[in-house]
Amino acid sequence: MRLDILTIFPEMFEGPFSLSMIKRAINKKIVEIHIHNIRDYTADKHKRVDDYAYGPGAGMVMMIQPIADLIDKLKSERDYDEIIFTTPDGDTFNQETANTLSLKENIIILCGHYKGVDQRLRDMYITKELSIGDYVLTGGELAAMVMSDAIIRVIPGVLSDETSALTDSFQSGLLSPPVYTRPPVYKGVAVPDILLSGNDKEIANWRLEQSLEKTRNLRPDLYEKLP
Ligand code: 6GU
Repeated sequence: MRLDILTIFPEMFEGPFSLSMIKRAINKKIVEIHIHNIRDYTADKHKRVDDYAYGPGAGMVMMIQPIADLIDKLKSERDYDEIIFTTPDGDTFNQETANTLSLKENIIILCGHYKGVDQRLRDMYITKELSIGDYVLTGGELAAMVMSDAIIRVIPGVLSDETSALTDSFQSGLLSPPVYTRPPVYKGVAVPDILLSGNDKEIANWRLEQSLEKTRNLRPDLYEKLP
């Protein structure tokens, strides 16, 4: 997969994408991430990428020109499956969105800012508008990182244990069961006996029961939807 991220804050991506699982995916050449600075494409002599909104009221709007030029350049180099715009008024990103997008070859993510981007850019270029929840962030960068992380980790080969993405909370519509590691007793609190029993079948049953119980208690909305 190739991910092209369009942002006015490219430095923000240096941390998350150079550590842990994402770094692994990049090193294994499962994913290629290209961060583009929108400001590099402005034709404005003062290097501006935003301007005052038409009409009364405060607020800056991202200009169409630099972003359109950048997207045109990328599109001339390859076909894109999706051109995503991060915005609090988009469809809510969830595990199903991550799974679907993980099957794509080339994706652009445009990080939104200020009061938004010129509507003509949304109309002419964007194929999908996504939000990560009902709250407002200062910019779309964190949302783009969240989405990229969720998308990349479900691509086969990214996780060391291939089955672990499939047993995640949400993949099955169930929350994950509790897990334990050494020591068997900590300050008088013991690991459930069943986990030390060596009986894999019984343990699998216990985990499913725990998942069901946890989902029913913590996420009755998910529990209702179980088949
Ligand atoms: Cl995608 N962008 C911004 N600015 N705020 C958000 C968001 C996106 N998703 C939730 N809040």
